[in-house]
Amino acid sequence: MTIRLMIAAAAAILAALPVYAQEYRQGDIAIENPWARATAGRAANGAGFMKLVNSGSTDDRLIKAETGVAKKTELHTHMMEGDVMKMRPVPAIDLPAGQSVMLKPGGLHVMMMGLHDPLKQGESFPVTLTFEKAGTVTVDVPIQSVGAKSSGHMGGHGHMKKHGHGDMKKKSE
Ligand SMILES: [Cu+2]
Repeated sequence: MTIRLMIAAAAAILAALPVYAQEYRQGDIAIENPWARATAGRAANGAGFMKLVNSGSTDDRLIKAETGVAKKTELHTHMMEGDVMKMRPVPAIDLPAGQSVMLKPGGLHVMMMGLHDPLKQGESFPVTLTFEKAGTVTVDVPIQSVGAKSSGHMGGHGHMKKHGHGDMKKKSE
């Protein structure tokens, strides 16, 4: 990679980073850095991610996610079926007391099925989360690039390495 390409890549990454970390709180549950990946072309479905932290002394569960950007919103996980990774709806996401759970690409996620419009990088949309004990909270979910793998708050250098070439190639898809 030439210096010029590296600078371009770094600039693209910086432009995609939110200015500050977003954190929401509902009872004992913190919702950190929610984000969704932009959808390419006419993709029918999108996915949302976030970190959920249960700082309380009782277990809780995320039992529902709702948003107006899609016909249907489900909670999903990824599971191996034979040697194929498949998405599966789950009735709830367990949030054990004192622990944090990461919703991330390739793992647990909020699935938005039947998007009314493509998810465009730089925009955001509200998602309402319902926790069994903590109750209901609406968070604003910023849309990151199609190639994004994390919210950009996971730490400096590792983040840049993860993104480097992937983002640039995907632009031409
Ligand atoms: Cu899914």
